[in-house]
Amino acid sequence: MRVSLIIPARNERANLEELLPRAARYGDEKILVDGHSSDGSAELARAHGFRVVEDHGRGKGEALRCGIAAAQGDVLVFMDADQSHDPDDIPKLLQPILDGEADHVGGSRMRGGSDELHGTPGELVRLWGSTLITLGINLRYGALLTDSQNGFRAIRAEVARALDLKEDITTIEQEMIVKTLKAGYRLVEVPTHEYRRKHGHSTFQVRKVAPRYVYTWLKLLI
Ligand SMILES: Nc1nc2c(ncn2[C@@H]2O[C@H](COP(=O)(O)OP(=O)(O)OP(=O)(O)O)[C@@H](O)[C@H]2O)c(=O)[nH]1
Ligand SMILES: [Mg+2]
Repeated sequence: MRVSLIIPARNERANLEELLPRAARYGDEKILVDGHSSDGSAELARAHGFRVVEDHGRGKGEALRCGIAAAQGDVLVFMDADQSHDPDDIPKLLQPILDGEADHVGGSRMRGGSDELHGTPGELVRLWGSTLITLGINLRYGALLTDSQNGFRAIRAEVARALDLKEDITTIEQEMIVKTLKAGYRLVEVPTHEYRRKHGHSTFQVRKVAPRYVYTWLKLLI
């Protein structure tokens, strides 16, 4: 099975300098989906043997959809560029798919621990929000998931395309999870640790995206 590693990045040069040499060996094909970075992220990725695909400026969800459309591998691995995810966990994400036991494997921060979910009031809000969303999904689909929001996952390319993803922002994570369950594909979780973003600042603003999270969640559950 050919693995396509897909990393969405917007102005992540300092992180990519450290991440790309460690991550490159886990993809037969390596794609950086660039969010029109002005810091040379795209040039750096090319220098590390990554193919660069430009998104259309609508957000991380749209960036992942561009990655799915461009990828030629049999299995797609998504990971963030900010060094929150450890590339050495990729084999753990791939194993259930290689064993023929899963179509989609999500990394769980609740099982593997997170350095970004428990420290500040803002993180507490995100943890509660995320827990509530996961609970709704579990009740609706009879699942026992622990994390519906992590950006670290592996999925069979055929399945990713069949999901017909629509979300433009980070709500694409819960969209992928729910549509996988809805269509009856096999979804499993493995523990993966989430580290603090190493360089730069988070662009995630809970207040700005909360309405979209609630709207997508309800729409997906109905
Ligand atoms: N191509 C592209 N990548 C993006 C875009 N927005 C975010 N990213 C990347 O997606 C990954 C996750 O970003 P976000 O979910 O916004 O999270 P963050 O800024 O790290 O903040 P936290 O959620 O607090 O970790 C990072 O690698 C970002 O560089 C975008 O519009 N286009
Ligand atoms: Mg992050």
